[in-house]
Amino acid sequence: MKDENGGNLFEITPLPIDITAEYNFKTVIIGETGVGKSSIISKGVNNIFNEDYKATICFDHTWKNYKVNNSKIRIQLWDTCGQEVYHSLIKNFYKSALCIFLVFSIENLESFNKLSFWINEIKDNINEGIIIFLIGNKKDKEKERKIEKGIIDDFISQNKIEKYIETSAATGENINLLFESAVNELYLRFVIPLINGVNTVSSLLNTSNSIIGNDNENTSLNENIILTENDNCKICNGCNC
Ligand SMILES: Nc1nc2c(ncn2[C@@H]2O[C@H](COP(=O)(O)OP(=O)(O)OP(=O)(O)O)[C@@H](O)[C@H]2O)c(=O)[nH]1
Ligand SMILES: [Mg+2]
Repeated sequence: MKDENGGNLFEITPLPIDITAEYNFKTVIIGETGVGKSSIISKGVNNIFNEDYKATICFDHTWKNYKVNNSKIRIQLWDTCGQEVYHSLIKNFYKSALCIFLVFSIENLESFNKLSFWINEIKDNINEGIIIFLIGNKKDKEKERKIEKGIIDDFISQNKIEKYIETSAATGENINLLFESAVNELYLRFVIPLINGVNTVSSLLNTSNSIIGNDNENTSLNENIILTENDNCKICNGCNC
């Protein structure tokens, strides 16, 4: 399989939701309200698209499992709410995330203009080496496109974004490709080194600095989060990743 840019991907097969994965990766999806974050996840995980808009309240959590070569990989998908009132809480979710999906809608100029805010948030709160996917969603609304591809290209090169993909949660276009590209990248950057005895994760997930916000915020959030514990996970060694 090849990605949009012609790069080679590993052989990646979706697995049932209830299997136990060996490698458990936390990913977080962020961006302005209404750009389609929840819809991307719903389409990618359950193949369901709902035209009705139901704003995410604070956050949601699901996951998807894959087989890559002989390894079983789970990507935990943390869905955040785009409403401004919750922005200060979202940085808590960057903790231990190895991949961030930053979404705008190609027909919503405001959501594109707000990307600088999100990029600054990301840069302030995560370590270099975390994978960032920029996603231009609502690709099916090409006729209503407000952000020309040249402007997106400029933004990508100015902000050194490695991965850009346009998706449609409505038609499903590039949704599987998006998740598989993320899994591919996680496997390449973290699993292969681990198989070879090198842990490239631990240095990235040193959360003793500003990544998790202040202690009070973190404590109150953790009390409300039911995390999936995965005793066999070789990434977190059984912690609440
Ligand atoms: N045409 C089209 N509509 C979409 C697409 N993705 C999402 N939508 C619609 O856009 C609206 C918002 O989608 P959501 O997935 O709820 O957006 P969100 O980013 O999760 O919003 P918040 O939870 O408020 O942050 C819904 O009415 C969806 O049906 C898409 O790819 N194409
Ligand atoms: Mg949502």
